[in-house]
Formats: sequence, structure tokens, C-alpha cells
Amino acid sequence: MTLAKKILVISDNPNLVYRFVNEVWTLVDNLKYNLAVMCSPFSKIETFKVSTGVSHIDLRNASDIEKILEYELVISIHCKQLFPDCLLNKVRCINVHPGYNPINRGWYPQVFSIINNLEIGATIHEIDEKLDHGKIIKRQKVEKLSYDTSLSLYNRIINTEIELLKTCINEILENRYDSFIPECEGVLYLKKDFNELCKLDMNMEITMGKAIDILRALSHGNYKNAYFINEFGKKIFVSINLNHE
Ligand code: 0FX
Repeated sequence: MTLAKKILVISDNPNLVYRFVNEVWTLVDNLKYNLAVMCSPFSKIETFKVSTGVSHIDLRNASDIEKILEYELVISIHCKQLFPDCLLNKVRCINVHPGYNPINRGWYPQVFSIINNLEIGATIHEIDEKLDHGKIIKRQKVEKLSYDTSLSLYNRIINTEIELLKTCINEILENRYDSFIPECEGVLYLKKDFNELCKLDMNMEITMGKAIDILRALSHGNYKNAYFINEFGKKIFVSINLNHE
């Protein structure tokens, strides 16, 4: 009897892990593969509602890295830690990214896609030493509508990530897929770029269209993103609702 291969998912996104286990992992032969799930030290284990159980992993810690070396494959599903070279050199690691590489690498891709009028989508790729940069295994564009906010576009991207995973999970596990180098370096957006966007410049002279784009890119459910400072020095948060007929 051959032993089941050990597969590790590392994620800081409980909702996506739930969907992965229930919608994607159900397509896998569980006699051949064993799944473990881990999250970063700053994520709360109890928010992950999956039967596999979840434990913490600190990718800056050598003894934690040592524990991962026994896995056949690591799948990052929105893991907020960087994968160190000492791990990448020893274990095949792939990443699921909520952007269309190389057009929207990095943080909150849908926000920058709305503001800079860029195409958007989802990508599954091999992890290399740079962020959202490795060889592409699968990617798909997602429609962006004039009345999308960050939230509505994000939800469409997440659904696409799950659909993409469904189409290639078995090829990924069996290490039989074609991958290709991204066409160019593309653009990498960082958390600090998002934070800078959130402070609205009340003296900026822009068209109404551009103003709506900035506000819808920063409107994501209950998150307090865009703000201005009022006459008493208080932050006043702004978000926008868009409805079509
Ligand atoms: O897990 P995730 O959806 O993705 C983020 C990055 O965008 C992604 O590129 C990276 N690979 C991954 C590890 O981390 O992020 P989240 O669950 O923190 O946020 C989801 C969305 O919520 C985000 O796209 C925009 C919105 N959001 C989130 C926070 C915390 C806001 O609009 N404001 C916020 O303060």
C-alpha cells in the first residue's frame, strides 16, 4: 500500500479555506492525499470552521519551516506571510492570487484595478522569491462593471479563484500541468499604497467619474477605508452605494 501524500494549505482567509475544503478538496481522491491546514500566528484559529483542524505556522521560524519540509506540496490561499527561500528551495509551493498576474500583483488588486482602469482576474501560480511573480499555472479574467464596488468585484474574483482551483486541483496535486513565465514584471501594489489612497485630498480637482471610481474602489462593506479630516481634526469616513435600474 502506498502512503497518502501530505498536502498543506496555509491561509489567513477562513472563508476561502472553508470553500476550498468543501468545494475543491471534495474533488480529490482522499486515499491518495492527506490535507493539513495552517494559518499565520496573527490569525485566529477559531475563525477557521473546517474539519481538518488548523494550527499556527510562523514562516520566520526555522523550526516551523522544518515541520513543513515533510509536505509534498504547499498551497498558499491568501497567506499573509512571505515564503522564505529555504522553504521554496525544498518544497513545491503554489499561490492563489485574487488578481490577474502580472497586471495586478500585490495587495487588494481589485481596488487598484478600479482606480487605474486595469483588467482584473484570478491567478494560480508557482511561488518564487518575488511577490505574485512565479510561473503561471492558470489565470482567468473577471468582468469589471461600472457599478462595482471593491466588495462586489472582490466577491466575483473569489468565486473565480474557487472555479479555477476546481479545474486544476488534480493536475496540481499530481504535478502534471504546464506553466509559463508572466509576459512582464507587471505592477506590484503594497499595503502602503492602499493606505495612502484612503486619505482623501479634499482639494484635488478631478472629474466626477474619477471621484466615483476612487470612492467605489474604497467601498467594501463595513470597512472604514476612505476618509477626510474635518474642521475638528476628526477622521470622517466615506463610502459609496451604487445601484442600477
Ligand atoms: O485575503 P485577502 O482577500 O487578500 C490579501 C491580498 O489582497 C492578497 O493579494 C494577498 N495575496 C492575501 C494574502 O491578502 O485580504 P483580506 O481578507 O484582508 O481583505 C479582503 C478584502 O477586504 C480586500 O481585498 C479589501 C477589503 N478590505 C480589507 C481590509 C482589512 C478593506 O477594504 N479594508 C480593510 O481594512
